Amino acid sequence: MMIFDVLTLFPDMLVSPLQESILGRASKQQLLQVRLHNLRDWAEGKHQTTDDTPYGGGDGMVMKPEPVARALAQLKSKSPRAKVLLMTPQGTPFSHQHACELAKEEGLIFLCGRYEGFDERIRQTLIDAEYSIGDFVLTGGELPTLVMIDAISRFIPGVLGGSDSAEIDSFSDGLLEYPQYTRPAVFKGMAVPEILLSGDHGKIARWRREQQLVRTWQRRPDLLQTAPLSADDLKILEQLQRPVSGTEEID
Ligand code: 4GY
Repeated sequence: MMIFDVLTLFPDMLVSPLQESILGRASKQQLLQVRLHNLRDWAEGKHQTTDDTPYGGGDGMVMKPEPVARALAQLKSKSPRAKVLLMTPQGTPFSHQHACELAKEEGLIFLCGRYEGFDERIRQTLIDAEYSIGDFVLTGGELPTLVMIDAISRFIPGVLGGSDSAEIDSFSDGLLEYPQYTRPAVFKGMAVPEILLSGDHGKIARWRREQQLVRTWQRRPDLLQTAPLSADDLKILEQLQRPVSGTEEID
């Protein structure tokens, strides 16, 4: 069973997202366990202070190193092989590939920042990896932690319904997904593509692959640089780059 430890000043923020739907079911089935820890429990003094003003002046507060160091020492003593992860816009861009690899670990410890972040000496000594979930700034590391736990858990065997890896692998062909349809066959005057009603599974598979390639070319052309493409794929892409036949200029 995969164990996620989360160290945060706001453990309640994570409770309901982890109890609902697929992650809730996976917890009940003991495929994973999320243990929430309040950083304040390792703080000292009457006010159990976890932050302080920045050396050198400036706005905001910085998280004090001692409570984090004490908390991580205790969590690591219970999970000695767990990696400690920090979520920050300064981290490595988190990807499908990272989620897949982190799912093989037996334990992960997520450190959630608040305010202006941590004392730099925490990052230097106690953190194994830093990840970013995108180029924007949130109010804390709790939502990125939920995002990562969700993405990682999909790769834990048994968490997603079927035991075949097709649904897990939706991004591993390196392309965007093809469009999906369900009933009714006509919705607000828009018909489902006829080919999907044809029952010809070979044709449907080729159409879906083509849709994936078109979408990726239109929306995320950067992904085509790294996606593994067949000779047929390249032919389809070549046709896309050519002007639509019948609209060529005649000279
Ligand atoms: N974007 N990707 C992100 C973030 C909040 C202050 C440090 C992000 O991963 N994390 O915006 N985090 C900040 C809040 C402390 C983390």
